[in-house]
Parts: sequence; structure tokens; C-alpha cells
Amino acid sequence: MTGARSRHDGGSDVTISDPKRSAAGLVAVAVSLRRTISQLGVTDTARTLKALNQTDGFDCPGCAWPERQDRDIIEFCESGAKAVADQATHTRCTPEFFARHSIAELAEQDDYWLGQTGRLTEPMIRRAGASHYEPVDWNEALTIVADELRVLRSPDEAIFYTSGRTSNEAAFAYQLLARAYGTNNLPDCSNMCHEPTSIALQDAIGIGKGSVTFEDFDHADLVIVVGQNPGTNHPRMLSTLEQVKRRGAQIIAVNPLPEAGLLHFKNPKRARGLIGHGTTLADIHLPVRLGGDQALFRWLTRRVIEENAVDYDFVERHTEGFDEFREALLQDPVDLCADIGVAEAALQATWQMVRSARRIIICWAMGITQHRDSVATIRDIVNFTLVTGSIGRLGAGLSPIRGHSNVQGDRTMGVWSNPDTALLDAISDTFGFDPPRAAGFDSVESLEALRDNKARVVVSMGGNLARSLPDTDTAERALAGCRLTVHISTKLNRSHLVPGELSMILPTLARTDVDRQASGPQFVTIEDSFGTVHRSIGRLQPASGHLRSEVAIVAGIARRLVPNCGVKWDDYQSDYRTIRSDIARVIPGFERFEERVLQPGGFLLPHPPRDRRQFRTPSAKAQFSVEALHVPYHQPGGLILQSLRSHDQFNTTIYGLDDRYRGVTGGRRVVFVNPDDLDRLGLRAGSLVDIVASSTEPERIARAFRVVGYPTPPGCAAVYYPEANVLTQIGDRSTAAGTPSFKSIPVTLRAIPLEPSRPPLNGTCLAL
Ligand SMILES: Nc1nc2c(c(=O)[nH]1)N[C@H]1C(S)=C(S)[C@@H](COP(=O)(O)OP(=O)(O)OC[C@H]3O[C@@H](n4cnc5c(=O)[nH]c(N)nc54)[C@H](O)[C@@H]3O)O[C@H]1N2
Ligand SMILES: Nc1nc2c(c(=O)[nH]1)N[C@H]1C(S)=C(S)[C@@H](COP(=O)(O)OP(=O)(O)OC[C@H]3O[C@@H](n4cnc5c(=O)[nH]c(N)nc54)[C@H](O)[C@@H]3O)O[C@H]1N2
Ligand SMILES: [Mo]
Repeated sequence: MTGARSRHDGGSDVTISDPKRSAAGLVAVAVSLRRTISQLGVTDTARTLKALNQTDGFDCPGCAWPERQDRDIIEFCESGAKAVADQATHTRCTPEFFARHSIAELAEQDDYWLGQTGRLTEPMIRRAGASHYEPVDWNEALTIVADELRVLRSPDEAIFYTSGRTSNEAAFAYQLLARAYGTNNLPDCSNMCHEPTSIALQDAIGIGKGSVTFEDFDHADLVIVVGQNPGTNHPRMLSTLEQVKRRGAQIIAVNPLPEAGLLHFKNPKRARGLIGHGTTLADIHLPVRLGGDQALFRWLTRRVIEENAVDYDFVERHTEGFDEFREALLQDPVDLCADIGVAEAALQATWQMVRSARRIIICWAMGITQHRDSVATIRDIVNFTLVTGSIGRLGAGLSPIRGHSNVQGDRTMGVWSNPDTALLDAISDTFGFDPPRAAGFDSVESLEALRDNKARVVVSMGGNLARSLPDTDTAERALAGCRLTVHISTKLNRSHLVPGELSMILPTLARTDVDRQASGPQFVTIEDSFGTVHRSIGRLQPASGHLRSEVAIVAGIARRLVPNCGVKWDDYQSDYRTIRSDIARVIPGFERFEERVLQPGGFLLPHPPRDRRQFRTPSAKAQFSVEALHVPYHQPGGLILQSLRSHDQFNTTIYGLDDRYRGVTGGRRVVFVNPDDLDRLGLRAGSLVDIVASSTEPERIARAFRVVGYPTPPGCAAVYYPEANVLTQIGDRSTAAGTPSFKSIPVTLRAIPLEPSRPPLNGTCLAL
């Protein structure tokens, strides 16, 4: 089974200590510097960190949390420093490396090892039947890609995936290439991430994006952070949460786990943060059960209605469907404590806090989106914001926190398997070719199409589908069954090692690198989680003279495949201003793009609900919706399992083997279980177990995990992504958005007898 391949298997080297109760502080500074200096040396570390997230520097290749206009001279976090160290590393993965190691040999290594091989330096090809990758020149590589695409029976046999680091310019060119060629098969990482958010918000308020900016955080009375771990995944958000607290406003954290970054923050930019106890963030932590959020928001909304706290002025003027919604909601059982997983007293305290707040922001991320009923949950979150009039009011709003640094921008640029007619019409009007109208495959549908031989070529603009998709075994087989796999990548990853009959690794510039084209040095643009579009300019010398920018690679394929589609591919490549000028013609909100993006800090895209309480739904009103209440309960003898990120990874890229805040050191194959469940299941902390997905055919097993007793709610366990992906079936996905249910997998734990040579771990049962 796939999961068993790691050198760091079985958690044998893992040590466990108590989880931390505060995030950042001096340790974070020390780790940031140690990591960057070890990868880049002292001089490049200084040069790089100074430019990180500055208006004339480059955008962090980590998360999508925005920068303030009046940003600090140091505007990065530990996770950002690690992301930069990973990309700007001086280690190189060269043709000699590929000559030394066969693909089969490399496939035996784990993700951490693969990530340590450094930046790719030259285009590589695995020719049919070959055991090794070998160098190939760019002309031959791009010609093969175009030739292979040209001979497919239908353009819909090709899949063009995008991971969310790709710049606006490259994304715009890439979706034009796919559509001029003739397919809407443009899956993206968003399909596995915030797709439920985009769908729920589009239907409810007429735009699939969040409705807040920093100004709102500056005026909020209450910020509710739901299903998100900012201490690890969006650490710069902690400064904003700290400011919220210092103004006297309040924070509620809704999370099964007591994540350190939700409890206390030691701001490394202030002396007190370095030596003191830090700022307390969450006033209330609600340890909801996995998937208990929908019940929570319905309970709260019912309180709002029953205790006469509805913003009737907003509801009457700006919404539709309130009466039906209220009637349906009042049918809910009065006592939802068990469904939420939280005691009545804590709910009442939460209600008091909500009752006294006029300006409420709700933030959420993967803890909400990666469930079967995620769209319904988000609609119920929106229902709550509508009864409280929390949209289009200063200090209030919906704040989905995006993942990849440009995932929101890639979608704005048209990377979308289910595009709206307006976009396709604008493309047709501007370039004169007729883009396909039928929807293409999203990420999981692409996997199904590959499995069923309906698709035969995958082009992957970033990403690591072998590890990020559900059902790892099928994903690997699907990639290996392709006629051609093309990976436009910065670093080696598992997907390169399950090559199609022909496979290509096309090495590309990273965000940190200088991008020089025929017209001179180029910048690219990025859209953050609040909808601000700004510049990013690389500062470091590229890892090798052979690297090409993502734009140049797209243009190189396009020039050979669709030379006469009305897009000026040569100009696109030589001068990115040409691309921006076309974006301005095609994408609404980008008028005078070049001029406005040259302003320091860039510009904010329009958001009608936020700006004017205007809702572009069919009725021009925000929509209440009636949703069925659903809670994923575990079976007797089983658990519900979530998969999440450690403090030392970026998605499928594993930076290191420590999860500092959760007290895990030296390994990743651990499963966090509530101590009461250990008794119920007849297990002990330190036991070695296989994790078995319930009722799947064939049986799905993730092998050899150490049990850690941890303060997670009863019945709810946790394990790291991507080790857990083998457990998620392709069919387990959000009913309305297709996003895999990575955070509610029904499982059982099967004990593996301990070998006599391996004593049980000490200290694996943590104090609650
Ligand atoms: N350093 C670093 N930064 C990153 C990433 C990274 O891997 N590393 N990834 C980037 C990407 S692409 C994304 S999408 C984001 C992800 O950012 P997050 O969404 O913060 O990522 P996860 O680690 O998946 O954490 C989910 C959190 O939700 C909680 N949770 C799980 N299930 C539930 C539930 O049912 N209800 C509630 N209320 N909470 C729940 C978990 O306990 C955990 O705290 O981060 C981005 N930033
Ligand atoms: N079990 C489980 N599975 C999950 C999740 C989960 O929480 N649990 N989360 C899901 C989420 S939220 C997401 S977003 C997906 C992410 O899934 P993917 O987008 O498929 O994966 P990443 O790990 O982000 O991609 C990493 C690779 O991108 C390449 N890369 C890095 N920077 C660049 C660049 O600038 N340009 C190019 N061209 N390539 C680059 C590198 O080669 C690197 O190996 O995974 C999903 N899968
Ligand atoms: Mo994501």
C-alpha cells in the first residue's frame, strides 16, 4: 500500500511532548533564520527576507493572507521563511542526479527526501520504456508536447491542472491555451480547497469571494475563526488578530483542536512578544466535533431569531427567502449540543458574545470546506451573516481565508473547468476564436477520467497530483497510465515518479527568481484573499540558465499548437504588459490594469456586496437558503478522521519532520486520538496501528501509525495530509462542489502487535 513506503515509517523516531499554547515568539524567529541560512547562506537570506512581501519585492509563495498598505519593514512569518528557503535553496537537482538514480529508485524515497533534492535545473524527459529521466532541449520538449496534444482524438482527452502559485499572467495565458486548443478541462487546486466557498457565496451573494478588507478587521467587534489553523497556515494573520484584541474586540475560535495559534500569540516584532507570555487571542475556544459547525451556526442563528436580534432593516431591503428559512430553522431540535460537540454553557457564553457584537467577521478555511456537506454549512454561515446584517457593513463580513498565494487570482483569470458564459464571450470577442462551451473536468473528475481512460494527457502547472488527490493508489495508477504527463515544476515531487508512457519535467522560475525576457526584466501580479491585486518582482538569480518562466513555457507550447488563434504568443512571452493589456480587455475589474498595478500596494478589485450592498443574484438580493442539517458521526468501534497540515510542510512539500505546536518531533506517521477513545477502542498511547477506512471496497489502509493521546473531541481523530490521502475514496466529496471530504473520513484503528525490540513510546498521552 502506498502509505508504507516512507523511510520515516511507523513513527519509530517520533517523540511526543505536550502541545504548545502559544504561537510564534523567539523560537519562530530562530527557526526562520536557521532554515533560510541553511538553504541560502547568509547574504541571500538577508537579501531575500528583506524583499519578502514588500511593495517593490516579491509576494510570499506561501499563503494568500494579504499585506497592509502600511506594512512593516519585516513582513514575513516562519512559514513564509520556510517557503522561501524551500524555493530559493542553493541545492540543485541536476541531470547528473537523474542519471545516478532510476525512477524506480527515487519512487522508494519519501516526500521529505524528494523535497531536499533542491531546485530542478534542466528540462528532463522519460522516454517510453526508459528507466531514467534524461535531459532534453526545450525545443524538442515543447514540440513533443504540442505533437502529442495534436493527435489526441479530442482535446477533452487532455487535462490542464493549475496549482495556486501560478501568477495572473501565466494563468491567463494558460487558460487561453487550453481553450484555444479546445477544452475546458482546467481543474485547479481550488477544486480540493475553497470550491465549496466559491459556489456557496456565488449563489448566496452573487460573487464567490470574501467581503472584507483590513479596514473591517480594524473595526470588528467580534472575529469568529472557524476550521482554520492560522498559527501554521496563515501566521501573518496572527498580527491582525492581535490588533483586534488590543482594540478590545473579541475572538471566538471554533476548532476541534486547541491549536496554539488560536490561543496565544507572541508577536516577534515586539519586545513583549519575544520575552513575555504573548497576547491571548481566543476569548472562547469551542472544541466542536468534526463537521459540527453547521449545527453550531444554525443554533446561533436560531438564538438571533428567537431573541429578537435580527437586523430586519437589512433582511427586508437586501435579502430574499427569510420567512421560509426561519420556518425551516425552527424545526431543528432545540438541543444541538451533541451535534455540535460542545456543552450548553459554552454555547450560551458564545451567544452572549455574539449578542453584544454589532460587527462580526467570520473567517474559515479547510475545516469547513473539506466535508461532504460543506456547501450547506457555508450557506448556513451566510444565513447567520444575513440575519445579523453582517455584509457590506464596516467591520463585518465573510472572510474565507484562501490557501495558495494566487489561488484566487488564478480563478479570476479564468482557470476554471466550469466557466461562466460572460468569460467565454469576452474571450471570443477579444481573440476571435470560439472557446468550448461544455464544462470540463474538475480535479476529482479528472482523476476519474484518467482512471477510466477517457483522458490520456496531463499537463500540470505546479502541483503534485499523485499526493494531493484522494485515493493515492488510483491517482498514481491514473498518472502512470497516461500517454503523456507534463510537469511544469520548481522541485522534484512524487508525481514525477509515476510517469506516463512519456513524461516531461519542465523546470520553471519561482516567485523569488529574476524573470528576464526579450523586453527586459518582468514582474508578475497576484491577487490575495481580500481581492487586492499587486505586483511581485523576483530578486534572486535563477537556479540555472535553463529555467523558463511559466509564461514562456505556456507560450512555447501554444506557439506550436495554436499559433493562429488570435493570441500574440510571441508578444506575451517577450513583454508581460501585453498579457496585462489583454486581461484588462477580458476580465471585469481590471480596467487600466497596468497603470493601477504600478501603484504601491496595487489595487482592490470591486466586490458589489462589500462596496454597495449590491447582490448580483437573479433577484438582486442576497439569498437565504434552507439546508438539511447533517453531522458526520462515527460508527461504534470507529472514529471520524480529519487530515491536516503539520507546522513543517506546505501541502505536499514536506519541509521537516517536526510539528512544533502539537508537540510532535522527528516523524509524521502519528494519529491523534482522544484518550477516552483509546480506552473504548482498547488501544494505548504509543500503540502502532493501521488506519482502515470504513466500508470501502477494496479495503483502504494507511499503514503503521503511532497513536498519540491528544485533546481532540471524542470520536474525532487527526492525521497528516498527504499520508492520509490513501484513505479517501474518490466518491467521498462535497455533494455540490466536488471537494474531497478530507476532514471527515470514517475509519477504524487496527492494532499492530509491537515487535519486542520496540518499546512503547513514553509520553504519548497528553494532559487535557
Ligand atoms: N505553512 C503552510 N501554510 C499553508 C499551507 C501549508 O500546507 N503550510 N497550505 C495552504 C493551503 S493550500 C491552504 S488551503 C491553507 C489551509 O489552511 P487550514 O485550513 O488552516 O489548513 P489545515 O491544516 O487543513 O487545517 C484545518 C484546521 O481546521 C480544523 N478542522 C478540521 N475539521 C474541522 C471541522 O469539521 N470543523 C472545524 N471548525 N474545524 C475543523 C483543524 O483542526 C485545523 O485546525 O493553508 C495555506 N497555507
Ligand atoms: N488529505 C488531504 N488532501 C489534500 C488537502 C488536505 O487538507 N488533506 N488539501 C488540499 C488542498 S487545500 C490543496 S490546495 C491541494 C494542493 O495540491 P497541489 O496543488 O497538487 O500541491 P502542492 O503541494 O501545492 O504543489 C507542490 C508542487 O508545486 C510545484 N511548485 C511550487 N512552486 C511552484 C511555482 O511557482 N510554479 C510551478 N509551476 N510549480 C511550483 C513544486 O514542484 C511542488 O512540488 O491539496 C489538497 N489535498
Ligand atoms: Mo488549498
